[in-house]
Amino acid sequence: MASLNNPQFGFCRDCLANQAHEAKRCQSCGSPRLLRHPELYRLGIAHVDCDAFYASVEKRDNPELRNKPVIIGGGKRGVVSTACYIARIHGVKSAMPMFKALEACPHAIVIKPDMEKYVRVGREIRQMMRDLTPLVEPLSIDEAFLDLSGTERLHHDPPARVMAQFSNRVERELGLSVSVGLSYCKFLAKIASDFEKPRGFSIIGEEEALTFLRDKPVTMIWGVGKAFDATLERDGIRTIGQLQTMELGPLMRSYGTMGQRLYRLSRGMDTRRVEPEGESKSVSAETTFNEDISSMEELVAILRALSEKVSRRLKAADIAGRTIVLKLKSRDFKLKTRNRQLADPTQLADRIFRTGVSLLEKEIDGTRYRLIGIGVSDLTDDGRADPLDLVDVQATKRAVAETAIDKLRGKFGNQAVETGYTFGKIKSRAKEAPDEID
Ligand code: DCP
Ligand code: MG
Repeated sequence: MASLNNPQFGFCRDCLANQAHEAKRCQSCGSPRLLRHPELYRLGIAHVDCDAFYASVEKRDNPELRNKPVIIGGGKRGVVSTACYIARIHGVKSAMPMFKALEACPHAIVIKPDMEKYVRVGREIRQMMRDLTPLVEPLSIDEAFLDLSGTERLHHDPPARVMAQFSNRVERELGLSVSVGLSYCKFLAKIASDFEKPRGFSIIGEEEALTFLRDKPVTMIWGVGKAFDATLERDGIRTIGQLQTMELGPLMRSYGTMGQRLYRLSRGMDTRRVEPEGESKSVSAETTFNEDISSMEELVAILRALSEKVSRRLKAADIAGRTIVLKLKSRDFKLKTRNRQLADPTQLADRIFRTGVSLLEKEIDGTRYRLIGIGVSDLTDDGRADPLDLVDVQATKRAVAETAIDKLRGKFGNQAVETGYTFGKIKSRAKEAPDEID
């Protein structure tokens, strides 16, 4: 390929000139922003995250703010959504109470978030990503994975150069900066994008994965939150390096399926694919609320109604699914999905709902949600769904009851039977969003 040169010399992120020898500055334009890495032209999974996203959009739209510390936040919640990098120097951070932020940086300019604008800009960035590859997996309003492996022919350039051009394009056309992480897997691409913020471009290759991870904290592993970190701490495990010395069997005995994830990710083994939106086959239903909700009781009632809707669809199509997916979008548009695999595929509202509740329980921590959804994936039509449970007699009774309810509904319509969970609990707060069957 014409644009390939010695990866150890690399190329310039600003003018893209290939470098003919190792130097501190670009031999063509003098920029110090050179990219080089032994695996530079072999890595194809990228993670992109915008820098100080809301604040950068506001600065772009009001140039007077450019050199001032800017905090986005306030409103009812009274916390910082984000702060520009100038305000961060003074110690302002996301999620900090506003009064604390203003103590740290009294001369900061505070701006209320304009979500509609940020959503619009987020879409523009996403569209630019889709110009590069259909394999774009958005994670939140300002970040996404891209799989560029196999696009060299199309672009006449390897992914590293394509991504450098992408970040230049976002700066030029949208007036915003992004940070890019490039690796061979999602796990390390995401870690890399956080490394040199703002305007960063970091690379983690396969060769260095083990050594890179060795001294990093276990919390860097996807899925290790506060509670699980405390469990690991109790067991004396603090670094990823410690996990690298442990075998799969003991890890799984101690931590179940999470043990398998610890085993694999600690060794830089991550085969998760970049899944574009709507790619995986699933049946789901979701609802956006008129007002954000944080209470378990209210969410459970809505979840019950959604589970029944999903179940009705599955039964109508005579299919079942093995994986239950709970989707939550918080007030700041961060999307969480949690899933659990069942021993057998199901089409029963009761199982979908109960699994959904157990996933939901862990996410109730005062966060205010604007959307909840439940879905079933790993679909099958092979008739092996919901075998009678010989151990859990209650589950069998509920399954029998559900079949009876289905019959009643078939005769008298859906409103004829309300369960205890939904009865009278779903207030006008919930407005129906279109369901998806994809
Ligand atoms: N956000 C929020 N509340 C939080 C965290 C984030 O409202 N607790 C919003 C504001 C951010 C946007 O989401 O601009 C993106 O979140 P990031 O975590 O990517 O933070 P930033 O893009 O602001 O900064 P960074 O440069 O660290 O990515
Ligand atoms: Mg960001």
